[in-house]
Amino acid sequence: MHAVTAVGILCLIMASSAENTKDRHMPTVDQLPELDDLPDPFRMNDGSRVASREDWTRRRREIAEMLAYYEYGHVPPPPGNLQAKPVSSQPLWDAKATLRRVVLEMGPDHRARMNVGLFVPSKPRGKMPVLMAVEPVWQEHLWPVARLALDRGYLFAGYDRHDLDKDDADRSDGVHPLYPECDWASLAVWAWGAMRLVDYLTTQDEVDPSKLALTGHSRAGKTALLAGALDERIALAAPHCSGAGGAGSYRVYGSGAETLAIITGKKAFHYWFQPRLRDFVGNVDRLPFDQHFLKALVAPRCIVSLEALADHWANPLGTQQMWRAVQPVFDFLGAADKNVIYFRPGGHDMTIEDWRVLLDYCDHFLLGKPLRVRQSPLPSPNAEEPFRWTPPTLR
Ligand code: GTR
Repeated sequence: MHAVTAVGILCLIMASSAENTKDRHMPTVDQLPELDDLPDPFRMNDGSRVASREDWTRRRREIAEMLAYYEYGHVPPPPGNLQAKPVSSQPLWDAKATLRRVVLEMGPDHRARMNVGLFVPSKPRGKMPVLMAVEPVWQEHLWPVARLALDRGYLFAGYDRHDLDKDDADRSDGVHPLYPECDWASLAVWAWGAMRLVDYLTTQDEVDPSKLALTGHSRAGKTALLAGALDERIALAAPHCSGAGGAGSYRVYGSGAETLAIITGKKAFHYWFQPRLRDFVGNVDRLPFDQHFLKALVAPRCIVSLEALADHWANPLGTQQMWRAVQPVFDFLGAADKNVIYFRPGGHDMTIEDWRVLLDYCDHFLLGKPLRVRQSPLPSPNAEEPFRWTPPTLR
């Protein structure tokens, strides 16, 4: 076990690209061109266009770095010293299942602490798929979901993101003092927590590490999508009503949608984001990415974007257009069917029916079962395609 010291720690967006954040420079808003189209995910920073799988690997790194620099901040590498301290083991439902609770202790001097819960059936069927949520799943209001997941053959797991960073602008608590070199904002901290949940789960005998799905609702949905983008161990990322900073666009808005200007406002949620994102207020056409870039990092793994037609604040139109704009990346990577969007009627909440639909998708994509979900309507089926570029043909 190696000790990680707080001083001089390297922050990175993915384990393969360590760099000190202080040394990084990317163009400022006024140095960036104004774009009249959604940015092209296949256009490399040097102006050339992706033409091979190898090019995409390089482009993927560029995109990850761009999103870290301008939008979410850089996360530290996996701590490598994670210890799981047992908290409790509670039999449930006539001892048909157990709720295991542990605290993960990790990072500099093991001072980063995060509560985790895992529901396991008493008779696990070999190595099982896991439905993970950016939620403290041990809380009783989530037990019906746990029961549903277990009945459907999944383990159910989650964590308390607020153990790492409370949902406020204070950077003097949680993990921030442990990683003084890291410019990560709250969504990145919370996503890093999801990755540590994966670290833990992959040490558990009952877990099939190739069948991990991660979901979350709203701000937890933004977190789930970001974690899915950063961590290739997550086979399926399912942001639910995630909106701005998640699966919703910063450029294309339906009426009543939360905008980049609103969400990064001083009285709103600026601390969820790297402060540079706020520089694009009034200059959104200069943003060198939109959220289809975040989704592109998940490809060719699976995204199931779960949405609600009347959740206007979460921007159904802009979310639909991001789904369309990332499809060429899934096509290019030979995963055309893995870019899913599902709109149900209704507003901003995650109902048991939503969890059921998600499990239907998990059954299909993780377990190879026929897809049970019916085709859902789009909020704006006649909206014009928001881009003019096409996927490159493979060399
Ligand atoms: C809203 C916020 C949204 C969304 C939501 C939630 O107030 O503006 O972006 O994250 O909270 O998390 O419920």
